[in-house]
Amino acid sequence: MRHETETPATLDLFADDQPQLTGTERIGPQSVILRGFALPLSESLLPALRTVVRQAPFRHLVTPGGFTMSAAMTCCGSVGWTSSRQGYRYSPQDPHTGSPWPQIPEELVTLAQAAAEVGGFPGFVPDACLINRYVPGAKMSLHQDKDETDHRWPVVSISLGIAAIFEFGGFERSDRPQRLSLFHGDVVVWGGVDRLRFHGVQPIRQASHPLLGEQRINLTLRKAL
Ligand code: MD3
Ligand code: FE
Repeated sequence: MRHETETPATLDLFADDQPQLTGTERIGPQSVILRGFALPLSESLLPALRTVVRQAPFRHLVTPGGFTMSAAMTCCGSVGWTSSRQGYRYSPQDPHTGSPWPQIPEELVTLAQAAAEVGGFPGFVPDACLINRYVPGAKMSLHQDKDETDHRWPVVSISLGIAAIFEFGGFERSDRPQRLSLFHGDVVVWGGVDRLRFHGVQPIRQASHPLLGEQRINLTLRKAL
């Protein structure tokens, strides 16, 4: 029998930085974290991501209110999410290049479909993938994702690189959020009644990941149209 007192305090100090490698954690009535679900794919995911980013480079969007987002962003899919002084919208062209967004890598679609099915959303066919890149200090303030047409479909998110503390709130900005650590390879399915909950990312702490260096990449697969 193990006792709590047997855990050395020196290990405990850094418990937050230790990824939970596998397993399913329910974090809301219709949201689950699939720990390490993307790990078997990380070999093929990173080259696929590089191909996307060559065609549609990361950029810092400016909110309609005139603030520059600290996370850099790009997209792939038949539409991509963009922001300007005019507002937020999904658009078939990348305003930065004037060209259509690159296709969503096939293995990413397959992974998102499999995760959605585990999360209770069979038949999910994403048409947009938002890609956020955080360097230490970058964050995302509490917000709702409301620009998609049909909120009955979930959002599937994939975390890569250094860890993040994710804030999962309620239906009002003022609802106190629960805090969850997300690690390299974690996949989260957010759907149903949880789909319009406020959420955000706390400023990323300085760290280095063996594959990605000093950055966190988050992919969100959505059905926008
Ligand atoms: C919960 N991205 O791109 S992903 C975003 O880590 C965004 O880059 C964060 O929020 C990131 O919009 C969080 C997790 C996420 C995405 C969409 C959600 C959680 C969600 C929609 C509804 C509820
Ligand atoms: Fe969001």
